[in-house]
Amino acid sequence: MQNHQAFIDAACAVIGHDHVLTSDLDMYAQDWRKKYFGRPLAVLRPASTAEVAALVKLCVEHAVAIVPQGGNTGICAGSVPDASGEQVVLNLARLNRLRSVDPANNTMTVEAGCILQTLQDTAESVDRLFPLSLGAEGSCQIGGNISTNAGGVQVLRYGNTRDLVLGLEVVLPSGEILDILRGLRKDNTGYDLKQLFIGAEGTLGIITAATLKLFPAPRACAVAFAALSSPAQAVKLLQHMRAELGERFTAFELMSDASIDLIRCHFPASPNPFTSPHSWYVLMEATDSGTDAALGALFEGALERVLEQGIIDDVALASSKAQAGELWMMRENVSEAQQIDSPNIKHDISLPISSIPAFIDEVVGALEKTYPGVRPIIYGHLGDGNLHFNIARPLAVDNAQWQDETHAVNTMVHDAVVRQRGSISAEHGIGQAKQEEMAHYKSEAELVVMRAIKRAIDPQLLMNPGKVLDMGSTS
Ligand code: FAD
Ligand code: 2HG
Ligand code: ZN
Repeated sequence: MQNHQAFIDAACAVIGHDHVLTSDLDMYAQDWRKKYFGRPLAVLRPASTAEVAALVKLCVEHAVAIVPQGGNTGICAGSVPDASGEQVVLNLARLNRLRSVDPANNTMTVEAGCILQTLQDTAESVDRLFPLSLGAEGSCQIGGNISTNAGGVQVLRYGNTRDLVLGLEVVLPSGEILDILRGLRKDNTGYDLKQLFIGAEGTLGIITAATLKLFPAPRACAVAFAALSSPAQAVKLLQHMRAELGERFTAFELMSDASIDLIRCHFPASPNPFTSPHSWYVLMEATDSGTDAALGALFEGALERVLEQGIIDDVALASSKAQAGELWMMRENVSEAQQIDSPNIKHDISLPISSIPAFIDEVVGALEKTYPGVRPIIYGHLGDGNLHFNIARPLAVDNAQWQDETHAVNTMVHDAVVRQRGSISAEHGIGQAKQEEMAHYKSEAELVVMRAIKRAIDPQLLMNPGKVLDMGSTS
């Protein structure tokens, strides 16, 4: 306790009393899904890289474990501490300066605490696009996006966050600053160290700044919402639209009828373009640098052909930016609607796109047999082979009983994923929520290399212990 007080006094000396929080910590201690409640020793809110480095040195001196925290919107509870009262939360919200924008180099250099939406707006202000886009963009931070290698709805065209990062500034677990903040598209000088920190979920260091890629701002945009009978038809639709629209095709989001019902229930103002219900829906988007009229004609032509061929049953084309926005809002609200509805057993899986229809049939069939009345809420980024395969309870089963089935349901879903050489975490990461499954499903060879990297960079195991990898003792 005395030792803790000495640590807190020293932290106050570095960043000031106002930014060392020791009471009213609930919002920092609990994850977005409200499934994990930790107990931080304190919450530290540094405002510069130098302050982060000084705080990390202090943590090393006092052997205090550090939990980096961005917008705390992560789905796997990587950004909250355990219940020991021994870990500090290092919240990056105040480290939020835009350091520079270089339109000629198509880059911007920003601090980790910048909110994603602010960065999208910054890019737009110089007639550029920063394409990372996801439902939590109004509150997640770029440091969190990089640390989870976030995906979102534009991966089809622009890739994951990993593909958008050119350089990083990282405070290492020793407190040293690793400055690899370069805006280069070609650099083969040895190992590409930034890749280690992207997707590391704060277990290897604290990202303090990043140089990010910008793209030409699209001039034209077309959005359509299609109704179809099955995931197999959705896979055909994807192939057809990609063949016709090529690199213009930016998003392809699948939603089951149960996902749409949930949205309509919790967000009743959501659009409802079809007169009768359908089994599956796809939200699609294309963009390019020409005119809306030219892109619209191409898009409409492609849709007419898939309608004629019976690949889709109906389609609604957004006729204005506002209508497109409403359709997108509906898609982005699925997660929130499920959160309001009741706890669900989440899976964020990826598979070869070609094997998705058979996977859905097989696993939904098996779940329905074991749990009559179960409600699979299946939606997500089909264009990337990534589904949110979230299993809501049968209405006859209460929430607590359903939570008790988590391990059994996870096993049914993830065993099937692994049989197809898929991934049990496509875009959300591992955090605390999937740590045991990581240990179970990853090969020993991969785990050995990962643990060796962790020990080489963080020998005291102070960076986000209990997340991603099981390293045994944290001291
Ligand atoms: P946090 O939740 O604060 O942290 C996430 C992890 O990164 C933690 O392990 C934390 O320790 C670490 N971390 C945070 N900042 C740093 C830093 N500066 N240095 C080192 N480590 C750090 N994710 C997707 O991929 N695609 C989606 O489409 C998507 N949609 C979402 C929709 C909703 C409604 C919600 C609530 C979440 C969604 N997510 C999605 C998940 C989440 O928004 C992303 O994982 C996001 O990238 C997390 O950013 P954050 O700033 O909130 O990070
Ligand atoms: C999305 O695509 C997010 O909406 C959240 O990745 C998924 O809550 C989820 O399961
Ligand atoms: Zn997603």
